[in-house]
Order: sequence, then structure tokens, then C-alpha cells
Amino acid sequence: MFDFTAMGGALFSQPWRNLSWNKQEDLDFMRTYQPQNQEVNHLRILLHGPVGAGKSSFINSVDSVLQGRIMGRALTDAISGTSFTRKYKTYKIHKGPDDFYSFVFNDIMGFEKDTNAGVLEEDVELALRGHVKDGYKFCPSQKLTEGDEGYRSSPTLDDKVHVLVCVLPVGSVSLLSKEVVKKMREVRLAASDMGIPQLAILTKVDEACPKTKKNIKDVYRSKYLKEQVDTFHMLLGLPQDCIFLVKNYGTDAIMNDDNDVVILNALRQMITFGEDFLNNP
Ligand SMILES: Nc1nc2c(ncn2[C@@H]2O[C@H](COP(=O)(O)OP(=O)(O)OP(=O)(O)O)[C@@H](O)[C@H]2O)c(=O)[nH]1
Ligand SMILES: [Mg+2]
Repeated sequence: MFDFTAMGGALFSQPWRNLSWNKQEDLDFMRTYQPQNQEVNHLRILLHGPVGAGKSSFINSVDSVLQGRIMGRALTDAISGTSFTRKYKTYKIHKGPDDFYSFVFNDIMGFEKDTNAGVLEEDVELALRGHVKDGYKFCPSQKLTEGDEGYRSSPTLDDKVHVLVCVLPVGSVSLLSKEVVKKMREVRLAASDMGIPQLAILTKVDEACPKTKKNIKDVYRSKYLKEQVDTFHMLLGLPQDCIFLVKNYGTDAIMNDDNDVVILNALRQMITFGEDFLNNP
């Protein structure tokens, strides 16, 4: 049996990924970012992953970092066993009172182990292609089809997903069921077929690693966390440099510049990847 607690404390002498720890530079990048491709207004990031992974929390965390105070708009749920996010919804983040950042998030209902619960892979694929209208409520037993009210027949590049992000608690990597891995791989393959870039965030690093909980600057030095990144890379076939570690802010959190940088680092990569896709759709 793998000794998680022993691994939880061990650190590499040097981080395996170097962050700039320059929050202002990251904030300036977000503020000035605009898609070069004039066909689109926003870069669209789709977060997908199991129930309770921290998808809504990540949107809230980005919102909080950019606003400089804790935000809780993309509702999160601490207790439910089944997915809390059911509606397909686009989240924009305010830059000023009437102004928004040039990237948006969609947060899709989680996959569930049970084949007749949670979002269907087919529906995720439709979302990737831009066929799912805002406000559509996913139904685990029936896929969205042409002619349904929530179905958009002729999506523009703006409606499509430009970068796909798989979200998973880092402590769940070794516990993933075969069914969920299969669903994640299928979605990843569908995105690859469409040329959509992909990355992953592994959340709840604070729960999984006591050293990181104490000092978020050690996140990319933790041996245990690196092991989970490597395992996830093997399971899903995503390159290690496309896998990011994140501690989300809960509604009662105290903000911290170093944690902000860790969140912004992941977001910046999402934007960079999505921008590549938009310039070559
Ligand atoms: N400690 C800790 N808790 C987290 C973190 N991210 C999310 N959580 C908690 O995990 C729970 C589930 O998070 P959500 O953001 O609602 O998860 P979700 O992926 O949106 O789940 P569904 O909408 O049900 O698919 C909430 O209680 C969050 O506060 C994290 O990085 N650290
Ligand atoms: Mg959610």
C-alpha cells in the first residue's frame, strides 16, 4: 500500500516548475488580453470533471483573484453527492462596472461513475462544438438533439470551446474509477479531433499536502503532488507541463498573493493555449 502521509511531507530541493511569483505581471496580462482573431469576442474555457472536483470553485477563485476579494458567484456545493452544476452557463468576469475580461468560462455538470447519472459525453462534445445554448439544463438520461430548444444549430467560432480543462481533486487521481477515466479520455479524444487544446488542473492541494497547505510556494516542490501529476499524465495521456496544481479559495478564505500567482499561472496557460487555437481554428 502506498504511504500517502509519508509522501505528503517530502519536498524536492528545487521546484519542478518555476513560477515567476510576479502577480502584477500576470494581472496586467489578463487585463490587456484580447483575442487576436477578430471573429470572436471572448476566449471560451470549458471546465469539465467529476462532481465536486472544484470547477465552480475555480471560476470563483479566478473571479476573486481578479477582483481582489472573495467572490462566490458560480455557486459551489459542499455536501451533495450528485452534481450541483446542471445548467450550461457562461461566466464573464467584471473588469470594471460595464466592462468584462476577454475570456469566459463554462462550467459543465460533472461526470458520474454511474452511467445514467451525470453529464453525457455526447453532450460535452456538443458543448465543445458550440451547440449547447446558455441556460440549457443537462439531462443525464437524454442527450441534447437538433430541434431541442437548448440546441444551437449554427454555432459561430465564438460559441465554440477554445480550450478544454479537466478538473480533478489531486487526492482523487489514484482513486479514479475506470468508468470516469474512460469518460475523460473520450472527451479528450473528441477535443483532440477538433484540434481543441487541453490542460488539467488538480485541485485541493491543501487537503492533499500539509507542506503546501502551510506554504503554497512549495506546491511544485511536493513529491506527493508530483507523483499525482505523473499518475494523471499516465492515465489521461496529457503532457505533464499541461497539468497544473491549484488551491481554490472557498467563501471563507483569506486571500494570499502567492496563492493568487498559482491560480493565475494556470489561467494564463489556458489563455495562451486557447489563443493558439483561435489563431488557427
Ligand atoms: N480545501 C479545498 N476545498 C476545495 C477546493 N476546491 C473546491 N473545494 C471544495 O470542494 C467542494 C466542491 O467544489 P465545487 O466547486 O462545487 O465542485 P464542482 O466541480 O463545481 O462540482 P459540481 O458542480 O457538482 O460538478 C466545495 O465544498 C468546495 O469548497 C480546494 O482547492 N481546496
Ligand atoms: Mg459546479
